[in-house]
Amino acid sequence: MYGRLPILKMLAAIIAMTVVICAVMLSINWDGQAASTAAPKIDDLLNVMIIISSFVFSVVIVALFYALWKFKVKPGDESDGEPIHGNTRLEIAWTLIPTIIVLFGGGYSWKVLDEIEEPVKDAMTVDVFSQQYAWSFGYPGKDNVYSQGELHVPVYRQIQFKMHAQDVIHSFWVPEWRIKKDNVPGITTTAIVTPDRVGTYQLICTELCGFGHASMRATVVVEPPGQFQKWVAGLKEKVPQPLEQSVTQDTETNPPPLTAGGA
Ligand SMILES: [Cu+2]
Repeated sequence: MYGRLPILKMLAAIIAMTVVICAVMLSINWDGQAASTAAPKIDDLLNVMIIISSFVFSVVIVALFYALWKFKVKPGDESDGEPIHGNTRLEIAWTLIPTIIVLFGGGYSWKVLDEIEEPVKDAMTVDVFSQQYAWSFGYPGKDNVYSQGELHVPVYRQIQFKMHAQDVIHSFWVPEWRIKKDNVPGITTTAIVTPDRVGTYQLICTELCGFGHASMRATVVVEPPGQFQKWVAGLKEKVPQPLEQSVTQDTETNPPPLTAGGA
């Protein structure tokens, strides 16, 4: 036997390492300014995950380096290692602990998602059209007016974005809102956001969609409701027919089977 592990010393090293990693990782502002009601909840979730990950990482690294140092082969030692087989208590522990951590992470994420996607009565619907390599927007509650490359929304109002990809998969991402949602051809996907900070942001395509992907962006303007109404009133164009067709044809859950369309 090699004797007992210096548990207390290892624990001290693990805690010290966790604290140092957390101090660095938590001080970095990963997603920039927060500009939606979902943002603080998502940031908290991310921070909790960073703390847990730092701890797990520290356990692994401390155990690894202790083993490297303690069980280093002595010069001239040609013998095999000890034949060790099975340690039921250890195996139960390393199955149970990760299971608990993963279930906790899953449960916590579920709760956050539930809270940030809670629909409210006066939500406004905005249709989002994505195609290689541009974004455009329809306002079904406002006479179905249409805007290209520029999305305006009123502040403090829940927006339900209904996504309609026209060709390949794109993904809707406004970092300050912390929301990402894939746009999938044939399916209406929904992102729910309540912007809570007036300002100008960028909508970024975050799914590699072809040659022009990197430049597939749009301007997002969050403004007071009065200003938003004025902007909408100035829009003359209506959503073009082919795009409107995707709104009525896309299904909310699953695309129709290929044979249904005669393909
Ligand atoms: Cu893209």
